[in-house]
Amino acid sequence: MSKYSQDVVRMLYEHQPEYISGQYIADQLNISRAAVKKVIDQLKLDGCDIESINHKGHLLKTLPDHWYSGIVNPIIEQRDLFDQIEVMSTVDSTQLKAKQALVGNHDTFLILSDEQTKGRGRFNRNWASSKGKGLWMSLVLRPDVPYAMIPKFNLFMALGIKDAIQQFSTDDVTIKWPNDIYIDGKKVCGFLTEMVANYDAIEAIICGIGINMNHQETDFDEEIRHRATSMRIHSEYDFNRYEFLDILIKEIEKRYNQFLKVPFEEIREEYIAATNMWQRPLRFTENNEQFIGEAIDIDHDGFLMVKDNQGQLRRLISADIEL
Ligand code: BT5
Repeated sequence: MSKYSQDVVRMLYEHQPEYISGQYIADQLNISRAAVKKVIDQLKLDGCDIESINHKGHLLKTLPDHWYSGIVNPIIEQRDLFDQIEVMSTVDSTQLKAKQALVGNHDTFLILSDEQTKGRGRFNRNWASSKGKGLWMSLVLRPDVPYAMIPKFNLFMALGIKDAIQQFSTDDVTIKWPNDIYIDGKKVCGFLTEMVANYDAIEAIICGIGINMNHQETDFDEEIRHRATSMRIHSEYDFNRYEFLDILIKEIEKRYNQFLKVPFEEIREEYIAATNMWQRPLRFTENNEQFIGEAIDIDHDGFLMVKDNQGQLRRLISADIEL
């Protein structure tokens, strides 16, 4: 990719729905019109939907399927959350990349990739992250909060992600405590929160978020097809990933600020109403122990209260739950 591609994409994006002339782009970047034409031709070959009309100029007709930093950066920079943004076309795992990148600096950042070849869920489970279909990203945040507040972070994030997906879905989007977002009984998003801490303080939270966006059912491997869904499956058209990213980051920022300011108690009712696991038997796995039980409440600290089939009350901070 030419070193000017991101600048050209950014200009086309900022001028949408207007055409901009090759001369204007050339002047801004201090390059020749022939060089601009070359960059635009290459972007078209990469799948960017640009219309070029003589004497009128160039128009970015639809936002592309690839993540271009030229478009991602202005979206993310509207918010105050991140010092750095890294946009990749492929990576083993944004979560691994984020962990490597946080060493030796105090920055906050976001890493986003079109594809992950080794996406990971909890307990090192596989996370399917096919190219161009979803949103695979990791956030590194540096909240100045005590260690004990970390379990609360997931609860606030879940509401932010759920609210963002709900704005694009006519079907109900719900939370499966503590890490999943569901539509119609299937998982549309999984996220996980890891942290780096020293004796008494948190150095960083690394939150990995995977959201299935434009998958058709056949895009999922058979192994997960019966329990995975995408936003597209619950809609009539493909989603523009940039529009969704914009809303998602806005909702995440809102919930992150709330996490820093208010106790879980203030969002508890909202969280319970958004959760999909009440009044039915569920299979729980906690520390290698399996049991059947019914979720009955989420307490003031965000723990899940479960009555197991022996009638015993259990208070869970995390578990694997089969709906
Ligand atoms: C999660 O784990 O749900 C957390 C997933 C986090 C993924 C993000 S993507 C960006 C960042 N970089 C990474 O490498 N990871 C994070 P868990 O609760 O363990 O769920 C994993 C299970 O979900 C798997 O064992 C499959 O059964 C199922 N699964 C795998 N890929 C899926 C997908 N794309 N959609 C729905 N379910 C999936």
